[in-house]
Amino acid sequence: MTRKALITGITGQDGSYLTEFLLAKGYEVHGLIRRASTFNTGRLDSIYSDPHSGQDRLTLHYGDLSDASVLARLMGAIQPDEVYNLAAQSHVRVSFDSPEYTTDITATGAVRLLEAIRETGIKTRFYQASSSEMFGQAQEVPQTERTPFHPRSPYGCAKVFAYWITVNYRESYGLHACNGILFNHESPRRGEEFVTRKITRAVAHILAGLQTKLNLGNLEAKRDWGYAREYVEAMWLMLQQEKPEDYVIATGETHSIREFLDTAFGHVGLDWTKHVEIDERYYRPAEVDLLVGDATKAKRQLGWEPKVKFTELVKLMVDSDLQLLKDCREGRTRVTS
Ligand code: NAP
Ligand code: F7E
Repeated sequence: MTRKALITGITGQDGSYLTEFLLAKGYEVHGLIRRASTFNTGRLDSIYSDPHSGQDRLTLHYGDLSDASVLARLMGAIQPDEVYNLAAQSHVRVSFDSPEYTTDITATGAVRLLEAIRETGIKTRFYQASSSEMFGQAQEVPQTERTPFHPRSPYGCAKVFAYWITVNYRESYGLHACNGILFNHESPRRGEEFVTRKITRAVAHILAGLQTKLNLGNLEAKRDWGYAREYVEAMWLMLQQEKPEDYVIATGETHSIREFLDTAFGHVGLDWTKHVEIDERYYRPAEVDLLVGDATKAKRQLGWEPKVKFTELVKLMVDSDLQLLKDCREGRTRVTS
């Protein structure tokens, strides 16, 4: 029997890679999308432009994590074997401007989905997109599944709630529910307002003479950056285990924004100090200074480990943005890999 998956956040970076991954495994994939005034399924172009991608097994449904009735209706109609909750207001800086909305979608959205599963009584497995932002002001280095949480933003607080409500439904109702505690993961499909993509896109524009300055905030923060395409496999692996558990997914390396700038600008022979200007607007009221994960448990129990590390990741993102700009200027449309 064809296995069915429901993905919230299917139009996002991770949602698009997970969809490709599941279609390649033969799944029937259902995705929740929001109605928008502009086209918002661009990250799924790789699927729609490839007749061999399994696109006939992909169905998109309008809905929103704020709308419980849609979630229950879809759950009953689709009866998915696996549910991946990837939808969120996922931008940390924005969460300080919009804390209530962030809580409604990123925290309460998770319980709405869990309730939809409980109410319909379907036997499904549930993945919650938890985040290293929950560690915030990290209590130990590196961070593991046992490290206490100390979130530093409304986003981090919302993710802590979603983490615990997932554990609670596992313990209360015997639901096969897992938290993937994913550290930062990036790709050519990363949103342009996150620091990595903002930098790699600027490198392409500066090299082409379309931009001279790049405004950034805190350059000292350190992150454990991995490659999103590899991280979605870990999500799937968690749901294939007999016993539901929570896992840290990370590379085990940490680098500052400054090092990212060195590598990205250095890759094309540019000196970032000539282009970067510090802009207070990009600072956060409270910062997460240092994140680095220990994914030993995932390696031991899931057999998962990252292959693409920092330098390769930065270069592949810069190369992709260079190509994207070239294609755009030459009037070609391109599918981002
Ligand atoms: P992303 O690119 O920002 O995608 C977020 C997705 O959520 C988009 O599809 C978005 O739809 C959808 N969404 C937002 N608000 C919604 C709402 N009210 N109802 C339904 N859908 C809504 O995020 P990502 O990088 O792929 O991350 C996926 C998940 O993992 C998120 O929950 C994020 O918080 C979490 N996470 C990410 C990282 C990371 O480094 N990337 C690390 C740890 C955890 P639109 O396209 O319509 O905006
Ligand atoms: O910031 C600093 C900023 O917005 C990284 C989300 O996917 O990963 C992501 O959250 C660092 C921070 O990612 C700019 O202050 C400097 O220290 O790229 P970011 P994030 O906040 O780590 C986690 C794991 C998630 O779960 C989230 O959903 O970079 N920084 N200058 C800047 N950041 C941004 N965005 N823009 C700047 O101009």
